[in-house]
Amino acid sequence: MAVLRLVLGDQLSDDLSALEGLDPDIDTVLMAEVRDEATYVRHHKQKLALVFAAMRNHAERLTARGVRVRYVRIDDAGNTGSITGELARALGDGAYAAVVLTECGEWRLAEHLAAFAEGAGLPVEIREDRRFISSHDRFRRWASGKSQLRMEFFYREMRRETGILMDGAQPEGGRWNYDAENRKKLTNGVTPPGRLRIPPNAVAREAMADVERLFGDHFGSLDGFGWSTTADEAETTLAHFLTEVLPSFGDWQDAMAENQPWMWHGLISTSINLGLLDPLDVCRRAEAVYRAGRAPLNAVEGFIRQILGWREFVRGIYWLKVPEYRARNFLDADRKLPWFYWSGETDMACVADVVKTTRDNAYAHHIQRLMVTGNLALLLGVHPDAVDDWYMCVYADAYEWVEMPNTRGMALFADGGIVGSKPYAASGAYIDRMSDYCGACRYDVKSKSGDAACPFNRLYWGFLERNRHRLRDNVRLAMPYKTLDGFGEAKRAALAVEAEACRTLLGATPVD
Ligand code: FAD
Ligand code: DLZ
Ligand code: SF4
Repeated sequence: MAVLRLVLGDQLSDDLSALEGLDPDIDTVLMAEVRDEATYVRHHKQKLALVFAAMRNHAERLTARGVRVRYVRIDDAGNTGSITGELARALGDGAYAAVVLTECGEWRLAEHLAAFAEGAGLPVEIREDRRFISSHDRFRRWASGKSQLRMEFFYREMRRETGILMDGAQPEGGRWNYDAENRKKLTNGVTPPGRLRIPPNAVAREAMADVERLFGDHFGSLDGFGWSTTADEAETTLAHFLTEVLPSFGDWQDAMAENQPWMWHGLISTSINLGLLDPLDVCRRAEAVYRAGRAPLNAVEGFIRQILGWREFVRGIYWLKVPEYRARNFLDADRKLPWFYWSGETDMACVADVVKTTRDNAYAHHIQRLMVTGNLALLLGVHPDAVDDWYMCVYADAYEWVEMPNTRGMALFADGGIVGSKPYAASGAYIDRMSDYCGACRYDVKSKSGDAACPFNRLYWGFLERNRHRLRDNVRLAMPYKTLDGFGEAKRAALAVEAEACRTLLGATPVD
């Protein structure tokens, strides 16, 4: 009985559940580059080139293993433009008795595939995606009955369950979390290590040309493309990170510096999300570096927490809460996204630098995403749909299951406190403490009001005032609200006016 096996663009793993039991004599793997996936958001050109190149390379890898692959290119004549259309086309010749696929990562496409399965007229088996460390069932069991879902407690369960960084029943070193040691500002004389970027291979170069030809009006530049498009390249990137960079990952995890896009970060989210690297394997390899005495615990624990903790946690939250999560707007944010998020044309040195690396590299590191562009959108009150759309469009690692809880949840607090316990709202003082941006900025980070003052400062108190009825009872905001209350009514009213003027100045006007 011949089976058609679907492999999606972010399912490029050798041990994908859809491939289990594959009979190379009669089965076929379907892989299809389609317009619907390339344009449901206007992905950064580097993301499109990355996905197409990685798909093409993976198809070659499967073929070399003796697997028959039906590969549809984006510009093939007859391409229907959708995954379900390509499934239907492949089934058209009646050669298959069943379809097998691995559940897809995004609710949107999962719905299309479920509808397709309903009407397919032959058995369609949708298998679990076992590349995650925690299954949907496991996460639901953990979440069940809890009034609050906190990453830190989920992470501890994952540590216990996997045995990673455990010393018997106790966390290695006696503590679960070493973040207190991981908040250093980049000081003079410390420079980030040179980073290994992967020159595009022949397949990637061809994909880049296709993207420029077909999607040339999408955001971003292809010039700096340096992403791994094969499992071997991803392995090279990871090995370089583990030996050269991981030992200092913790120290500088939250630091930012102008024209330093990579700092000490792993640059591996693209590969993990595509399936070129396995997340549990990455965690175990990082642990081995610590056990061999080649990296300190604060660095390795901090790194592992991002994957074993945050990555698994946000995926769990997404699938627990979709589709209603997609419409959440707890703070009733209603403003437009300022145009400089696309153009980078702003005098705010921090924002200009983050938009520049985003455009040039389809990358910005976590603190840039959270505390610069995310924080500004939060303070401005930009509608979460517009902010989600931006994050989905601009990063090479963007998939809704990971992007949305980070953006709508962590950065915007639009979920009302599911992902994080308080909004990450901060004035310019935070950015000044963690970066060198403010020195060269036209705005004054010490100044609180007026046209020359740092916009983050002008917006901060007005944000708290505007959302007083929603946030005043949040215990983690007790201190700033106490300070705000101490200002007295007249000053509070003036701060609200100041913030409103700044929102208008920056182009965060009401959505039409
Ligand atoms: P490192 O800093 O080296 O971290 C190592 C790995 O940990 C990453 O590769 C990633 O797999 C994982 N990780 C770290 N932080 C997170 C997190 N908060 N959530 C999930 N996994 C995490 N990550 C994405 O993969 N796709 C997204 O679309 C995405 N959108 C984001 C949007 C916002 C507003 C914020 C604040 C964060 C977002 N993140 C997203 C998380 C994080 O910024 C990226 O995973 C990270 O910057 C990737 O770079 P890296 O590989 O160098 O990570
Ligand atoms: C992201 C993406 C893009 C840009 N293109 C394709 C494609 O042409 N074909 C495909 O199978 N997958 C693509 N993907 C990945 C899918 O969008 C992804 O599988 C879903 O969003 C689920 O995570
Ligand atoms: Fe950013 Fe304000 Fe510092 Fe300028 S002064 S770089 S706007 S934080």
